[in-house]
Amino acid sequence: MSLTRIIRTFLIGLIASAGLIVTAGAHSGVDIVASNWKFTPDTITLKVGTTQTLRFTSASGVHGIESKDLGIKSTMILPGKFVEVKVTPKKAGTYIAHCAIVCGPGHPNMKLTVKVVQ
Ligand SMILES: [Cu+2]
Repeated sequence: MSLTRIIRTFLIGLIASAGLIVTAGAHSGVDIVASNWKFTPDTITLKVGTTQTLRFTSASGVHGIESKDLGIKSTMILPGKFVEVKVTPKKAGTYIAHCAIVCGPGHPNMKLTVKVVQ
Protein backbone atom coordinates (compact mmCIF):
# COMPACT_ATOMS: atom_id res chain seq x y z
CA MET A 1 0.00 0.00 0.00
CA SER A 2 1.39 3.39 -0.97
CA LEU A 3 1.52 6.18 1.57
CA THR A 4 -1.00 8.23 -0.44
CA ARG A 5 -3.40 5.31 -0.37
CA ILE A 6 -3.00 4.84 3.38
CA ILE A 7 -3.65 8.56 3.97
CA ARG A 8 -6.68 8.49 1.67
CA THR A 9 -8.12 5.42 3.46
CA PHE A 10 -7.54 7.15 6.79
CA LEU A 11 -9.28 10.34 5.62
CA ILE A 12 -12.26 8.43 4.25
CA GLY A 13 -12.56 6.67 7.63
CA LEU A 14 -12.36 9.99 9.41
CA ILE A 15 -15.06 11.56 7.22
CA ALA A 16 -17.27 8.50 7.65
CA SER A 17 -17.05 8.61 11.45
CA ALA A 18 -17.59 12.39 11.45
CA GLY A 19 -20.67 11.76 9.30
CA LEU A 20 -22.01 9.33 11.87
CA ILE A 21 -21.52 11.84 14.65
CA VAL A 22 -23.33 14.52 12.64
CA THR A 23 -26.19 12.10 11.90
CA ALA A 24 -26.57 11.20 15.59
CA GLY A 25 -26.50 14.86 16.60
CA ALA A 26 -29.04 15.77 13.94
CA HIS A 27 -31.66 13.49 15.46
CA SER A 28 -34.51 15.93 16.07
CA GLY A 29 -36.87 13.63 17.91
CA VAL A 30 -37.53 13.00 21.57
CA ASP A 31 -35.50 10.34 23.35
CA ILE A 32 -37.37 8.36 26.01
CA VAL A 33 -35.77 5.71 28.18
CA ALA A 34 -37.97 2.99 29.64
CA SER A 35 -36.81 1.15 32.75
CA ASN A 36 -38.33 -0.77 35.68
CA TRP A 37 -40.82 0.93 36.08
CA LYS A 38 -40.91 4.32 34.51
CA PHE A 39 -40.36 6.35 31.40
CA THR A 40 -37.67 9.05 31.53
CA PRO A 41 -38.74 11.74 30.90
CA ASP A 42 -42.21 10.79 32.17
CA THR A 43 -43.86 13.79 30.53
CA ILE A 44 -43.34 15.12 27.02
CA THR A 45 -44.98 17.94 25.11
CA LEU A 46 -45.98 17.72 21.45
CA LYS A 47 -47.67 20.15 19.06
CA VAL A 48 -50.96 19.58 17.29
CA GLY A 49 -50.40 18.69 13.64
CA THR A 50 -46.62 18.39 13.96
CA THR A 51 -45.06 15.01 13.34
CA GLN A 52 -42.54 14.11 15.99
CA THR A 53 -40.28 11.09 16.19
CA LEU A 54 -40.18 9.47 19.60
CA ARG A 55 -37.11 7.32 20.04
CA PHE A 56 -37.49 4.69 22.74
CA THR A 57 -34.97 2.43 24.37
CA SER A 58 -34.91 0.43 27.58
CA ALA A 59 -32.33 0.63 30.35
CA SER A 60 -33.86 -2.36 32.16
CA GLY A 61 -36.59 -4.82 31.29
CA VAL A 62 -38.83 -5.27 28.27
CA HIS A 63 -41.54 -2.65 27.97
CA GLY A 64 -43.93 -1.30 25.40
CA ILE A 65 -45.81 1.77 24.36
CA GLU A 66 -49.26 2.15 22.85
CA SER A 67 -51.85 4.89 22.58
CA LYS A 68 -54.98 4.57 20.52
CA ASP A 69 -55.79 8.24 21.16
CA LEU A 70 -52.43 9.35 19.76
CA GLY A 71 -52.30 6.74 16.99
CA ILE A 72 -49.32 4.88 18.47
CA LYS A 73 -49.47 1.19 17.63
CA SER A 74 -48.29 -1.30 20.23
CA THR A 75 -44.49 -1.16 20.04
CA MET A 76 -42.01 -3.25 22.00
CA ILE A 77 -39.13 -1.48 23.76
CA LEU A 78 -36.10 -3.70 24.26
CA PRO A 79 -32.92 -3.12 26.29
CA GLY A 80 -30.01 -1.85 24.23
CA LYS A 81 -32.13 -1.21 21.14
CA PHE A 82 -33.76 1.90 19.77
CA VAL A 83 -37.21 1.90 18.28
CA GLU A 84 -38.71 4.94 16.60
CA VAL A 85 -42.37 5.85 16.71
CA LYS A 86 -43.75 8.71 14.66
CA VAL A 87 -46.68 10.57 16.12
CA THR A 88 -48.81 13.39 14.76
CA PRO A 89 -51.24 14.55 17.45
CA LYS A 90 -54.61 15.73 16.13
CA LYS A 91 -56.16 17.26 19.23
CA ALA A 92 -54.80 19.27 22.15
CA GLY A 93 -55.04 17.69 25.57
CA THR A 94 -53.21 15.51 28.05
CA TYR A 95 -52.87 11.87 27.11
CA ILE A 96 -51.62 8.98 29.23
CA ALA A 97 -49.81 6.23 27.34
CA HIS A 98 -49.38 3.15 29.51
CA CYS A 99 -46.64 0.60 29.19
CA ALA A 100 -48.07 -1.93 26.73
CA ILE A 101 -46.30 -5.02 28.08
CA VAL A 102 -46.81 -6.57 31.51
CA CYS A 103 -43.33 -6.02 32.88
CA GLY A 104 -43.50 -6.62 36.63
CA PRO A 105 -44.89 -5.20 39.87
CA GLY A 106 -44.52 -1.56 38.79
CA HIS A 107 -46.27 -2.10 35.47
CA PRO A 108 -49.73 -0.70 36.39
CA ASN A 109 -48.16 2.67 37.26
CA MET A 110 -45.76 2.84 34.33
CA LYS A 111 -47.02 5.60 32.15
CA LEU A 112 -45.90 8.35 29.82
CA THR A 113 -47.81 11.61 29.97
CA VAL A 114 -48.09 13.34 26.59
CA LYS A 115 -49.19 16.95 26.63
CA VAL A 116 -50.42 18.11 23.26
CA VAL A 117 -50.52 21.86 22.77
CA GLN A 118 -51.62 24.11 19.93
CU1 LIG B 1 -45.12 -2.71 31.65
